Amino acid sequence: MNEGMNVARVALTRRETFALGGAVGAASLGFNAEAQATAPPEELSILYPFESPTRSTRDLSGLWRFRLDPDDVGEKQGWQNGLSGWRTIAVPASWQELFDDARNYVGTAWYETEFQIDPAWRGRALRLRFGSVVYRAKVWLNGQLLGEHMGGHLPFVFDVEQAARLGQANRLTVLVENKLKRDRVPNNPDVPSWQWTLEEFPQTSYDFFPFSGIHRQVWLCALPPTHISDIAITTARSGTTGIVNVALTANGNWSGQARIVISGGGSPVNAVVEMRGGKGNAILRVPNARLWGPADPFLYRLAATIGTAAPIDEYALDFGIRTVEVSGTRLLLNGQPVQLRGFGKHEDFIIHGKGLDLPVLVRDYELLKWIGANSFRTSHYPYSEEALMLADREGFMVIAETPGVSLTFSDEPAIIEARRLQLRQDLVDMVRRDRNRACVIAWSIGNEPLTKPFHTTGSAPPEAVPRGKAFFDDIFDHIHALDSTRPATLVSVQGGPPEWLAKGDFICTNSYDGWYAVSARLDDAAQVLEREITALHARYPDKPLMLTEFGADAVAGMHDDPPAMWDEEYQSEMILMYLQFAAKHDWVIGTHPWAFADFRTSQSTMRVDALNFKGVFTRDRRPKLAAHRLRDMWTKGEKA
Ligand code: BDP
Repeated sequence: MNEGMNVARVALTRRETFALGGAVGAASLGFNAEAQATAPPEELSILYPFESPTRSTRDLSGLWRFRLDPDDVGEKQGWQNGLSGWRTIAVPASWQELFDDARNYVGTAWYETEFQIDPAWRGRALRLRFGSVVYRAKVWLNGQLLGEHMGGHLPFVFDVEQAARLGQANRLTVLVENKLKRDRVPNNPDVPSWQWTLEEFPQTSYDFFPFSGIHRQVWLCALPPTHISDIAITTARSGTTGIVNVALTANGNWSGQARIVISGGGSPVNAVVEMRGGKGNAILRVPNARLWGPADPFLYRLAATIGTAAPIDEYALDFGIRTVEVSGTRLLLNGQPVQLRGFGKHEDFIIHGKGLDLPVLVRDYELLKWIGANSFRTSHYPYSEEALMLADREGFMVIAETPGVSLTFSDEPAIIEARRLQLRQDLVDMVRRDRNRACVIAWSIGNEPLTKPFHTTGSAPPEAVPRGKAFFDDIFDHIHALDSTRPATLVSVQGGPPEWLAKGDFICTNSYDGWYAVSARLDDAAQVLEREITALHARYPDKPLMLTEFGADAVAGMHDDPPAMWDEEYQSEMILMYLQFAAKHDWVIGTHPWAFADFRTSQSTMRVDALNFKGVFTRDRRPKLAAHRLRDMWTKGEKA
């Protein structure tokens, strides 16, 4: 197969909706008319690469070769056929925290590794699965182009059967590029109109560092040629019985018998599914179901097998039985009102940047339990699959957010359309990846959209508000169509157009009275807060409201009395002020102080040491005063 054909085959597979839909896909993925005319092949499975008796997987993480390509000459010079002049990098990790000369670099870089493939894998479906590459990835195996992927934080898969060499060394090359551009999600302004007081380096439209690289594992997977390619589980209750609805998909339009077994509770519950054209459905009833929730995050195991006599493929995963719904101004889990207590977080840590860091993950959840939190938001992008698996196990209720942070609406329509297509594809991938997680109790389609970039001078065009409305109405329709079992929301910011929230199932807002507004005067700030949030509630009186962000920067170790901005006492007082507000209003369904821990951001006059200090824990996870105060309140079960 020649290189051109490979691009069409794989890229169409993963980006079919995106690419066929519009200019961005076609242009950036290098499609030609011929490629578009062929019928798109089947989607490749993005199921998490668990092993089973029929499946083998290998994590290719480790020490790879790495080279910056600031002039974008690598491809022309054939770096995909062997990288010279390289240094060693760790995968997964962000390159910026590793190399001083790449500290602020967001351009093109090359990765290369070599690995062997077991000759016993001949005849199996071979897949290469990337957990997250930020932002654009172009991938070659043995010099053969496999395809491209746009967008960070979500997995993508290539079929490598043609390019792989069994029983020999294989060279994997990945071009990674994270240029900050207007037509991406998140978008970045490239206009030279930054307000001089708000200049940042690197200049982003959002407040976290644009970490780049291969951020999660790269897996090589060997599946049976006919295999289970997707499983969608939804759960409901009828009295004490758990109703588990399972939709199974197999590749190649396979028809035959499948079996599903749910175990872990009392006696196992079985179903036989007749698959036709690759699809099959079953409804299983689990008597006396042990419902998933923060107090008892019980997980059942679902094992699916296809094949009548000998199993052709087996795949198993853990899942929880629970319901989640919005009822009036309440959020109900298993029919009972819940209050979300927790934080907005970041995937961010010293040296690793945004690279998957399992010890940090375990430590963070330990601290969330210590402080009495029951929830967090994956601000401002989808977190690792491991983060959600562990949240399932530990019983945290998660608001899962897209990478749509700080989207703006002052650009020309073609640019906004490019972002819409990217965000729609991100939603498809996020829902496919995470829909079986009990912990995901809501989707957030984005954080703090604005009519124009916050840091720029000038005003937004009058069309910005209606354009944003059409954009978010469409994205809400899309998420509701993809998943009707979870509420969806959009996280607004103080002063953001409220009409953009209209189709959300609950209202989320970030608010910084006492910090960015009404600075240093907490008594006055409390009144402004009361006025602003009750006004937002009055606009949507029939929907619950959640305070998704509020907080103050505090430099650990800085103290004063009376409290003053930047000291630990002030941060603590400001957070308590918001909790007191929440306690007064029964339509407030949750409070997530910003943020869980201090995190890296761009350099600017606003950020000492290029860190956002609003964490209640330091970047190395030591508690500030606010953490102790929150623990006092949350472990006593006070509404907050
Ligand atoms: C909010 C953003 C968050 C920022 C925070 C802040 O959602 O990403 O880090 O402000 O300024 O507006 O600390």
